[in-house]
Amino acid sequence: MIYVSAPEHGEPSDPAMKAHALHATVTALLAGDKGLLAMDESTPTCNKRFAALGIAQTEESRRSWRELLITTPDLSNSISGAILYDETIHQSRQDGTPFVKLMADAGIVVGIKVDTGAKALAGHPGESVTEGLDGLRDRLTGYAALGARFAKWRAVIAIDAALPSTACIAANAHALARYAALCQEAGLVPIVEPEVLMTGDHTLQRCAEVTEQVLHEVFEQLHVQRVLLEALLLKPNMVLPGLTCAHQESVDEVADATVTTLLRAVPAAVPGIAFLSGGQSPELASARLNAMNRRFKGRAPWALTFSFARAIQQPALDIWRGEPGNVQQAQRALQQRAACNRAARQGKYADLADAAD
Ligand code: 5MM
Repeated sequence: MIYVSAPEHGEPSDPAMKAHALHATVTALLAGDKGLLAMDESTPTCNKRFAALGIAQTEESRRSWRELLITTPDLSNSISGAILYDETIHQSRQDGTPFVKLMADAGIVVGIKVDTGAKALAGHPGESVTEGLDGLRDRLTGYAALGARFAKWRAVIAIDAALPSTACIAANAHALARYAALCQEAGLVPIVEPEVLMTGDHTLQRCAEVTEQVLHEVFEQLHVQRVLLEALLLKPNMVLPGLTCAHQESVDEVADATVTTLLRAVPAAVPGIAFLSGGQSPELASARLNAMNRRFKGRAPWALTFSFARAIQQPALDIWRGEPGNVQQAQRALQQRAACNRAARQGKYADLADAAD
């Protein structure tokens, strides 16, 4: 049961009922130690991943790839929800069965990316603000009618000697909070994704400082916009040294820095934290999530789970390469990465736990 304050003039008459439905979605997404499959790459991003492997960059290729993902046998043993892109939520299996029906039949909750992308932030070279608030209320209603039960919006924060600026953090936190409020109004659980990028030579300590600063601002704005914390999921970066930083901390050090940072900035009312992988290898992403769950068992107030795209999809994509004959082997690879991450939620993922030591 979630306590919600009494309705003010003009608010819907039964906020408790709405909160109950949102809570049911959150519960389904976190149940059974499962996690989320992010398969919401925009067309340019999906095409970029295809181009790197010589796969045709067509709507039919993207549909075939998403069909491969959604029809992977037993995917729902490890995956509770999947985040789709606008093109994908309207697509169907080759026999005409809508993807959203296949997901519902498999017990996978439908999610949808609703931002329209990170655009250059005026007056702030090298920084971006995520757009998509205009018309969002109507788009959310449309997605809910199609079967979506949760949504996602990603803000992108770059680090360098002078970045991020106060303006970049403030603009992105404000947009995330307004998006989250609109989602809850429409009955969709918002996934709030402020991603501090791995790109650069910054230290883990610097990533921790920036991540904490960003999260403080995001939760301040969520409060200002009256977003119900119990009915959202946070999708943050792990706290990592920059990709080109000379010193790369161990798996356990990353786990400790990440959870310590989150404990300082994320209210205990938030039910779950579903990490993005951000360009980490699949094995390291699993190992680091595993270490968090092992080392903070019983001490973290929120579930620590995953919402990976590349760290689940990439091994399967490398096998598939657009060839129909490779579908089953690619699906086995996908199934395996999904299962590894479910094990990591339980602190039972063993492979390569010391990969970065
Ligand atoms: C950070 O990206 C999200 C998680 O993916 P990784 O686990 O690979 O880091 C992901 O959901 C992301 O938002 C989409 O894949 C890319 O979306 P765009 O809008 O950049 O195409």
